[in-house]
Amino acid sequence: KSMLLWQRTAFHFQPEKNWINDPDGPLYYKGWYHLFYQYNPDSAVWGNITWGHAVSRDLVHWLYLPIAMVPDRWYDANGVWTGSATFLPDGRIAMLYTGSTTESVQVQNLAFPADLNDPLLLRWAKSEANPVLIPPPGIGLTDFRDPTTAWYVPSESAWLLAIGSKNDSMYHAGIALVYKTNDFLTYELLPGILHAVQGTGMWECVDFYPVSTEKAEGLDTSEPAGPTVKHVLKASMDDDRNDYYAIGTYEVGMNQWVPDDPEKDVGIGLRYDYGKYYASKTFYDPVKKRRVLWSWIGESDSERTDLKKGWASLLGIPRAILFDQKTGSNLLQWPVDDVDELRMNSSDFTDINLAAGAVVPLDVGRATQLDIVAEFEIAPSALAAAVTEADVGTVGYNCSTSQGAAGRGILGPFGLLVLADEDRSEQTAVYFYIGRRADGSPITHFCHDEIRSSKASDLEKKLYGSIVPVLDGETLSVRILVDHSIVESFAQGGRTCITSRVYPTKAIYGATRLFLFNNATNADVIVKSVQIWHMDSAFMRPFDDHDDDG
Ligand code: DQQ
Repeated sequence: KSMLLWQRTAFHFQPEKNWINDPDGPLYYKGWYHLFYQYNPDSAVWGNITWGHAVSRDLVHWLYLPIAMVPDRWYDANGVWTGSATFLPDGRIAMLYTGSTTESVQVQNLAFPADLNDPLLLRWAKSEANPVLIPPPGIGLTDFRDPTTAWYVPSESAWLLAIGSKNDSMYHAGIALVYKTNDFLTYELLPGILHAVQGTGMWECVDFYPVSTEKAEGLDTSEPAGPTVKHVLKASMDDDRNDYYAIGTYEVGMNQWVPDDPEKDVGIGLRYDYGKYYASKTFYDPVKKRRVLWSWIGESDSERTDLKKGWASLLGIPRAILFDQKTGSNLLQWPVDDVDELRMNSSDFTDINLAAGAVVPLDVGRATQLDIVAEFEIAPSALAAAVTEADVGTVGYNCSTSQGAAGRGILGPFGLLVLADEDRSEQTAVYFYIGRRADGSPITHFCHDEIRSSKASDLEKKLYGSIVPVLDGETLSVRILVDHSIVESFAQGGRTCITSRVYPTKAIYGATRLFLFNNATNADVIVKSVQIWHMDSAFMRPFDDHDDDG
């Protein structure tokens, strides 16, 4: 048991025990951030799905509250599934969620806080009108779920919201339907579809929101499209269990969203994260004027182990989302700045020469809870030499099909080894690999290698990654959050992100170490700086009556 106990995280949101999956209806109300989530109160595997509930003052420290909604009606008897919150002008909060009925049909239901004077929103009243939406003609009874937050359209004097589905007669297309409503009780399906992408299958947990192309702040969901406002469409692909997004133009009058780059459409292009990351959802935080992304991070150990542990899954560190004004073609995701409050003493290292084949220990003591920011420099001449040289495996390099941290190229892999033990019998590698395109120009890959992350065998250990845009004159940078059994990395300010769940057996507690490594055959990698903070543990405990004093 003690072998497994250390896997619990210290600053990630987890219930006290049992199973958690999708975040639901995140919102800010009267001084509290509210988080609801898919929760099995009885076991560490999926089932009996209710809405767990917790509140926080800062998105870091959490107080557990009683379960907010349970499957106690015919229209949600098989589960109170995923949904989203919308603030109405009269101060009410419309919570729209999917219910799986006694017959396992997916319908949409409405609930309101029973007492708006209660900042904790403890009690929720399901509407007498439920279910308020049933699958429309032509849509499968089990392909209709996860309503978004609604956005208000003044020209229609109505609210619109999206629901994910699929259309198998349209070459297995994933689709987003849009409904119009005034009162959240009756709805009209808009003609056409917001967007469809062939071959992508069922779209779960669709999210649709505006981003500013000129200001570094988040926008309320109802912010209309315009010359400086684009819209992000995101869907969780049930087929491959990844969260894909694309940036595009929303034509509200035509009920249509068009991706900027059709080759990077939803489901075939960019992902929020290239590791373990699913069923995410954003909300607008009016306090800090930011859009915050929550996500379910599953386990990659076995169900048997999860049952032994008595818990499974957690939520990723909430990320603030911005449009990347420099590239103009991707989002930036960054841990909410509240997380910085957990930083304790830091160790700084500068100008470390990483020789070819070098492994350099970074002496920070126990390395189980860390926030790491590292910057690498490569002389332009070295870069130029490397990318012109013939190097098998450089053109068309792909993290997932590569040799990982062990494979040697001219300018990669190099980076950090986290959750490693002293002699590196266990290690999780976070690294860059500079390859080249067919035309000879450099292209930077960002990867995680979990293959040596644990001596245990009943685990999924993967190679993850993708390319990361690096503009002229930029150094390579990465931020890594390490928290016992999770590693979240953000390359180039959050252009490309990767999340890993890893389960070392030796690199635990005081035995956990941190290293820099350069497995490239070219020696010209300079670590310009590495700053490492030990991270304090966040508190997470049941709410008691003194918690709202003052
Ligand atoms: N999880 C919920 C569904 C959703 C899926 C059920 C995504 O509403 O489609 O727990 O993980």
